[in-house]
Amino acid sequence: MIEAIETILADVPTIRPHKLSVATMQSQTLVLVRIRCADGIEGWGEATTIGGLSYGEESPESIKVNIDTHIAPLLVGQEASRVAACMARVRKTIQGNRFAKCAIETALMDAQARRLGIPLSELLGGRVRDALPVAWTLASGDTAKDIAEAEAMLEARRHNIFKLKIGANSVAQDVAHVLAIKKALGDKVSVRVDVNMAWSELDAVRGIAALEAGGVDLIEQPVRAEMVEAMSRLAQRFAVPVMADEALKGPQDALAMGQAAAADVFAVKICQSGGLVPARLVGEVAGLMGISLYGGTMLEGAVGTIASAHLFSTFPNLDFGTELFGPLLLTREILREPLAYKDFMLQVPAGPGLGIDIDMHKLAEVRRH
Ligand code: MUC
Ligand code: MG
Repeated sequence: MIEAIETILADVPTIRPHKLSVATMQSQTLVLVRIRCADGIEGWGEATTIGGLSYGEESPESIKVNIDTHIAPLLVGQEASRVAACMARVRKTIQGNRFAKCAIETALMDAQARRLGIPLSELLGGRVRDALPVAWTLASGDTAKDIAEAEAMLEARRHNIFKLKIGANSVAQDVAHVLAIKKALGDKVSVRVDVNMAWSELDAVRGIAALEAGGVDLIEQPVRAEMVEAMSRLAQRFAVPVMADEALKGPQDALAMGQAAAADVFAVKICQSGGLVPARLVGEVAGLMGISLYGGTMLEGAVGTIASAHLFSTFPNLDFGTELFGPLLLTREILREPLAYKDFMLQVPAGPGLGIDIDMHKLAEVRRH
């Protein structure tokens, strides 16, 4: 039986300003959910967004208040081991709030997988790999600094896939920035861009043509999420793969995007999809339609990152790897043992549930009071 649901806000400074077209982040707010069950088992989940309300329509504070006020009372007293029934109850009553639902579903599934003594990946259908390639996002806002950062990552064998955040400057400036980085790093690395919806279709036609000619490997969400037809025209027009991110808010969008041939690749995000199970469905729709997958991040801390890793480890068509670097952008650790990043990969834990241990003392130092 579910005894208590606690939501914790934690503010953690980033290692450097992280500049996206929608926000410049100096810190990240983690929303952690802890579910305690009558059998002594507890589960953890996380719902993290980017830049308050700059990226999505849920903020860390709204996620906390909506869980505390509306979602937790629906669940306390329910049978914890019946995760699907618990989530059906939540989804029937609560509109929207996909991020909040994701944190709850993750915590329930973590607890259930611990109860069964199996890794979360096995509750999600079973892993097909034990480690995931991890891209790093270069977003310092300065071309020379980005190049130095990428070279340090290569040297440390931590990342050889780099995603560049563009769209805040003119198309010409952005293209010059990306191509300077691609030229400096050469063919041994994959360079990709995320426009975070900043371009018009005409900007995109000009920008993508130049980026494709310069050897960029992947173009993420060039135009606004609702511009499905424009995405479809861009995907048909260019050989370089076009990836949907903000356009995918769950399985229904995945189906619509697939039917419109509006993306070559889907970026799957567990919170944006509304939880681990809907995110798995996004992956399954892609698989059925011959669309490639990429494991996306909302720059979650360790809990959301490793929950995502368990799911992504089950995707056979994870052709573009992942960007599960969130904890590496943060200055503070909340786990007893940090996540294992090595040889350009993140290891998916083998222990029960999420396979991580929260250090309550470390968490106490960053939690909001
Ligand atoms: C996004 O739009 O994909 C992922 C990596 C990063 O730096 O920002 C996020 C959000
Ligand atoms: Mg994106």
